[in-house]
Amino acid sequence: MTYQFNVISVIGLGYIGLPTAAMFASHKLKVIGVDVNPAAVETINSGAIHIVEPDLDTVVHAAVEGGYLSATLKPEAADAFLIAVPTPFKGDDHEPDLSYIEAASRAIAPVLRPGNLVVLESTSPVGATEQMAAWLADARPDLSFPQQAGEASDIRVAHCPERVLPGKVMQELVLNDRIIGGMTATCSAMASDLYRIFVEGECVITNARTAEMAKLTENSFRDVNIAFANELSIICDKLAIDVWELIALANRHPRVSILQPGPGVGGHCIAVDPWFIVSKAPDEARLIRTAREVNDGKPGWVLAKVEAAIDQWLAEHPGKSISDATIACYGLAFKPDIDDLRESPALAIVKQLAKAHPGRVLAVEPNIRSLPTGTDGIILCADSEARAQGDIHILLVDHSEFRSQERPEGVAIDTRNAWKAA
Ligand code: SAJ
Repeated sequence: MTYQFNVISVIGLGYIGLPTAAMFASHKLKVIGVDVNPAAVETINSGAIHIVEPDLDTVVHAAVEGGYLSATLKPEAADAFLIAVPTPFKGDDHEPDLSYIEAASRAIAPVLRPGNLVVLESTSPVGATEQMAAWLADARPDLSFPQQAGEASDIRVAHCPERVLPGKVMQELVLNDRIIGGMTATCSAMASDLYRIFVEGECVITNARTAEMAKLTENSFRDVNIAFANELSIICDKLAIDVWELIALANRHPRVSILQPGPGVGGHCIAVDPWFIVSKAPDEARLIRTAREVNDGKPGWVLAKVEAAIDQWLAEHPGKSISDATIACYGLAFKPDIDDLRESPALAIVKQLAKAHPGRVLAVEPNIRSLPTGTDGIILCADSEARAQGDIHILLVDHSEFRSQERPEGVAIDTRNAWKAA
């Protein structure tokens, strides 16, 4: 049998929830988006968007105009509920924080009806989907859930992790294969029918725990591989070898494909998700933990290189003091060609410089117009000004704008190998 969906509700209208809601709405389904942020709800209902993602604005605008997508603060009845809320970690132990999933579960529980499907899309530690089903069952003792009634449950529950790349969300949502992890076969069949509305990739069925682990595995794989590149860059620096040349040479081997080093790993996924594996298997996840530590240590290594660069500049400019040195930083986002500064190692480095350096700290970030709060001391300026006024130049993000530039004269550190040799 094929399951039919007339109304779909998406809880959490952020970087994943809003594109997903818009995608269903563009297939002419009625979509109710729910978010706790009144400003986001208002913006979406006016046909605009509150985040930056290529092509999302036109799809949301058309969906709202056509009457298929609306946003609200309070959940309403629907056939399927997709939960796409944040799952950060808390404290120094990096314990997963499931409070947003719990809040979303408790918010939708009152409007659940027999036959509904609830999908957890948020990247989650193993066991989170079962935990969500337990919260729902606790709030609705009149309904049966897969952990109680198996295939015959009133409510179907699945984990279908999002796996799209920021900047390419609208293409990858459609083209990527989708992992469907139902708590029962019926849950998987129903979730698969839901995603097939817009997914052109394959919907691959597994169970909820494997689906949770698959998503964490993908991001940990990338984190471990970036850590390898970052460790190589530190080793090569010590041994006076150009790491970029080294990696290019090694990658000529048919079975070697090393990623690129940088100032650290940012974003809300790769720097977070491996900790969810570590938290569930702390004694076993040794490589995964070490990779996180290597990548988290990279901004500190870059800062030490900047200190050495300042010493070099002072030695080359007798009579000048440290407060005379202007540091120019190129790039603040967490990766190239986006405006997203959250969990950005580049921003963390520049903030630390602004705090510790007695001279001026300039920052060039072509993708933003103003700096967020908490960035006191950083002077946002154009590339040409930074080049003209900087004494020590540090490239932190390989935005396209920088790739076409020559390495500035004077003391320069290029953490991404983006500048062309002067
Ligand atoms: N980075 C490097 N060197 C590299 C590649 C990346 O230093 O060679 C850095 C980037 O600069 C950035 C960080 O890693 O700071 C993460 O960037 P990314 O482009 O690797 O990944 P994200 O965080 O934008 O998106 C990832 C994707 N996961 C994988 O590629 C396995 C995406 O498919 C996921 O959906 C997303 O995480 C998520 O939401 O989990």
